[in-house]
Amino acid sequence: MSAFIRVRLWLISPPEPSSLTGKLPVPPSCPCHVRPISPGTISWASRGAILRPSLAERNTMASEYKFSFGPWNISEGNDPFGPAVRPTVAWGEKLRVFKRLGFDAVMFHDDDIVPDIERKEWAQIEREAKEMRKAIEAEGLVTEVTAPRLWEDARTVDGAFTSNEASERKWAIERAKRCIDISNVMNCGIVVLWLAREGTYVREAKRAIDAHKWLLEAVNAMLAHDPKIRIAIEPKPNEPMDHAYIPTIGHALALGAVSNDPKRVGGLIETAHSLLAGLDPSDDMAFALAMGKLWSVHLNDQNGLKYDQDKSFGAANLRVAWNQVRVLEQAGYAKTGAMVAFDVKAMRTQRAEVATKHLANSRKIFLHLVEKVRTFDWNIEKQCVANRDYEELEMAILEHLMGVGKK
Ligand code: XUL
Ligand code: MN
Repeated sequence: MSAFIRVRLWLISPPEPSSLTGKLPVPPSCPCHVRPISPGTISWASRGAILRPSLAERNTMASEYKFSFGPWNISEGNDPFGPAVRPTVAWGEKLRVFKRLGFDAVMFHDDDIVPDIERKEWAQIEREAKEMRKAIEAEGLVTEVTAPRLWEDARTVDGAFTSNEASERKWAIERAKRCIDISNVMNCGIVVLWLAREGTYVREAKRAIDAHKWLLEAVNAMLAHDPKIRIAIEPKPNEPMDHAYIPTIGHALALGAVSNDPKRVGGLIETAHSLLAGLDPSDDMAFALAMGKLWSVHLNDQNGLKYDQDKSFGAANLRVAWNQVRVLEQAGYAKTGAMVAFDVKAMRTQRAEVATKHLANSRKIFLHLVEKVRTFDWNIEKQCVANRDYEELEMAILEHLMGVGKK
């Protein structure tokens, strides 16, 4: 490789994090590295043009990303107000969609892997999990994450780890441990905790101080159950609960920090959940990335503060989507080994034969945005930051996203 190409690649590739939990290197585009640029010293525009990667290079780089979705992301279209409008797609058929749409991995709930899990003994659960692993590996897929489905059982009507009933809390911890065992069979090292019913409809229904201590106990019990498993907490501020106990990534990482093994507790950030909390998803991601704690993302979109919409990535707010991709690129997220999952839902109006477009489109938009991030002339950012001319910066980004303006 010539020195010129090496320099070129260095300039267009995101920097590699020193380790998953270690310090992230400061990316070249980080404004804190910017020194004021005196006009006329360097022709930034022409340098940007020379450094622009070829299409082939860009395609190779974008393929660093690994993509995943879950079986629930191909659905029948039922909502709280109406029944299914599309036939159920058999698992075997869903499985073929993954590769056909360019996906690499599957995210599973424990009972996506072993249906009717509560009625089965471990020997049968293990057998079925092994069969599932074989089935996905035959398609060239791996398991990205597993998650205990703690919110559908009759015992968790009023919460799982934070139920007021000790026997129900105990059941939830046992179920989470079982999920870890299944995860190991699937050769998957990350269990996701979406804490669906850990919260209240009525503040006084629970003692929140106790509830948080119980959450910590549950996390510690999971860590103790397996010396290697990592737990990625997926925060969400509401729905199904009025107020959830771990509403943000800050809460999730604080819980991890006081656990018995902080390095094995991290986070998963879902775009819609951050937006529902009134936060910016890219800043939430940046926070977790700065701590070496972003172990997965659920990219999707959300049109304002309403029910959790799980719209296709970028469909409601392309600029917010761009910033998420930008921050992932700056951190060299793909090189950490973490994947990009799309937790997206097909619109109820979508006919069965085209009810996977939300997945294909989300992936496509993501890759287009990777390309947009990589072809943006970051010297404009440097110059605008140096001049504190953020109107100019914003316009440059909007024009770049629209494909108009200066070439
Ligand atoms: C809930 C949500 C879940 C988790 C997986 O809003 O996002 O789908 O991602 O259980
Ligand atoms: Mn999710």
